[in-house]
Order: sequence, then C-alpha cells, then structure tokens
Amino acid sequence: MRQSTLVFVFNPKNQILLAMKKRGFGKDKWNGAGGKLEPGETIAQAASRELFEETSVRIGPAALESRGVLHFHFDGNPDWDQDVNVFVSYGYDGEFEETEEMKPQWFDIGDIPYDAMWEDDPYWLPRVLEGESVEFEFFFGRDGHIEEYAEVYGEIG
Ligand code: 8OG
Repeated sequence: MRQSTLVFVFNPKNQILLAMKKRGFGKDKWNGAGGKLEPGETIAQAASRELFEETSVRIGPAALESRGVLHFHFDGNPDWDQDVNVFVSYGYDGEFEETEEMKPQWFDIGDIPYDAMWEDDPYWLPRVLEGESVEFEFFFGRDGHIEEYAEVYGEIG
C-alpha cells in the first residue's frame, strides 16, 4: 500500500498545531502536516520533510515519535488507498508560517475542530492525544463517508 505521513506538533502550552489544507487531497480540512514518501526516503524522513515544506518548521526524523498507522481504503478509487503513518512531536525549532499548501494555527486540546477535519479523526486522534499508539482500518464509500472501520490489534511498529 502507498505510504503517507501525518505529524502533530504540540507546544509547551499543550496546544496542537493544525493546518488548513489549501489545495489537494483533504482541501478545506484542518489536519496535521504530512504527505507521500519520495523515492529513497524512510517514513520518518518523509514526515520531517513534509512538515518543513508545509509549515516551515524543522523537526528531525529522530525527534518524531511514531504513534501508529491508519489504513485507508476508498471504494471506487483504489488509487487513493494509503497507509497514513502518524507521528507526534513535543518540540520544534523556528516559527510556523503559512505556506502555499497550508495555513497553520495552534488549537487548545479541548477545542480541536473535528467538524472540519477528516471524518475518521475522532475515532483515533483522542487516543493519540492520550499518548497511545493506534492502528485502524477505514473504508470510505463512494459518498465520501466512512462505511466501515475496525481497530487492528497487535504489535504496532
Ligand atoms: O500529499 P497529500 O495531499 O496526499 O497528503 C494528504 C495528507 O492527508 C497526508 O498528511 C495524509 C493525510 N490524510 C489522509 N487521510 C487522512 C485522514 O483520514 N485523516 C487525517 N487526519 N489525515 C489524513 O490522506
């Protein structure tokens, strides 16, 4: 399956950095930074590069904590199927800046705008915020909504 990445950064006030996606897959949704791997990259390297490209902040691959993986399946659009590898970081260098792709903003943990995020996020993001690692399968129907989902139990890499 195609591999993609997703990074959530936290500040010392325990706020989470979300960014409004201005174009592409997930446009007009708040989300962490991230995207597909380039040839030769590890998953963590791709997460670090995408974070920099989308928000101007640098966090080295080794400083990103892995928090599991989400397997997405899209009925009628198998080209979109992907594994999204989730990372968190509690430290960062520099200042976040709006880029061509994303407009970043800090949110209090209690004020996460789930209504303007991917429909699956409320199933797993609260668990990641609690410090857990997660693994889920999500099946999206042709209407763009979740048809089925399941938590995957077992060892998470
Ligand atoms: O580079 P590209 O535009 O494909 O990046 C898509 C980004 O969106 C990438 O960071 C992975 C992320 N993403 C999905 N699906 C979902 C989802 O259901 N929830 C969240 N929070 N992020 C997702 O591709």
